[in-house]
Amino acid sequence: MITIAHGEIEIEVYTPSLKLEKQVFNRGNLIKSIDKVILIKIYRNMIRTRCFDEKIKELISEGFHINEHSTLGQEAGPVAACAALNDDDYMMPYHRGWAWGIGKGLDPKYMLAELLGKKTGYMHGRGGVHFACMEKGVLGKSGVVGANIPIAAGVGLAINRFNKKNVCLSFMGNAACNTGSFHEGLNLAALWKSPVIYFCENNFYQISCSYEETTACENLINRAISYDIPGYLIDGNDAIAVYYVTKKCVEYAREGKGPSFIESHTYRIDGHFQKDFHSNGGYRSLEEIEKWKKKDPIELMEKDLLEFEILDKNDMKQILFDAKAEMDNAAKFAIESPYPSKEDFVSGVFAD
Ligand SMILES: Cc1ncc(C[n+]2csc(CCOP(=O)(O)OP(=O)(O)O)c2C)c(N)n1
Ligand SMILES: [Mg+2]
Repeated sequence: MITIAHGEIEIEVYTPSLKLEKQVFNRGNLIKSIDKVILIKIYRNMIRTRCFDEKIKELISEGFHINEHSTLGQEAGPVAACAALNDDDYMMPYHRGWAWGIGKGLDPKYMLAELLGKKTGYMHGRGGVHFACMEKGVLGKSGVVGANIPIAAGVGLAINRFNKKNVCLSFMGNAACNTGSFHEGLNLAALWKSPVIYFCENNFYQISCSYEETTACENLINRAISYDIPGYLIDGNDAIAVYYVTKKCVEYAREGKGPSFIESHTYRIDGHFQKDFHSNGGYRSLEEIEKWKKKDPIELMEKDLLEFEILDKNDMKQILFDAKAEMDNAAKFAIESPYPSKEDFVSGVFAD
């Protein structure tokens, strides 16, 4: 509020430049502060996610129809963020990949069965790629970019109304920050002090358009801060940074302080979806892709785990071997499972 004294004119000027507070941590100390069981779980889930993605690509090449938005290169963000949740916390996924599902404890065999429209899938073949699993707190994946942002604010409102201590982790891509839902959702989440962690995977593209072509602000956290929501900008290919920051935001939400926003810089190595033939060497240069391949999140974590003697190379080979076997079995299960019958499809539509 401006108080105008007689004879004076006072104007408050706000410039859009952000005052960033940089925090620098010793990598080793941060790694040592995290339980080994959690570090190994994150690593294993990143490997499982990559193997799951590869299995989907294999099935597509064999003629199975699956609408796939590849996770390749973006495993660390959703996997490490989900590792900061308790089992009874909620999570709202978005369209990109499957790391959020594996990170939240979904079973690849039921996910694959759902993707193939089979009766044994998480939604008995009714959901396809847009599935939910209430038992695991996975509240459903929308096909509408940004749609989950205000819904998560409402989930947070319900958690508060029921005096629960759960939190909701809500994922989005950078394009979602350019939707009206983003602004409506963040405003309500801040107003209601919803215990939500908004996790934005900024991979610098929305289909074939670059971040620069579509987005006015240099950082997306600017926008969260304008709703009085604390923002964190992190390297999303660094599972350690992702876990540490998400955990902080989860604690903040559980203490009743409200939502946080994480902008996680990452990159998709493949095209937007399986029929995006213009991504590698088209609207994105091969040099740019090569640069990001050198920042592979799995390789980065392997370096950490070896250096701090949490796993050795044989352990890693075993984890990869087990993950491949798990995905082979999941595919076999999904392919051999029956399709729902006509009666199955109408069940659940009307109250019994
Ligand atoms: C409201 C809305 N507009 C457009 C689309 C079509 N669409 C699907 S994915 C996508 C791009 C999403 O980009 P981003 O959120 O950055 O996620 P990314 O695919 O890069 O992981 C668009 C425009 C949609 N599904 N919903
Ligand atoms: Mg994007």
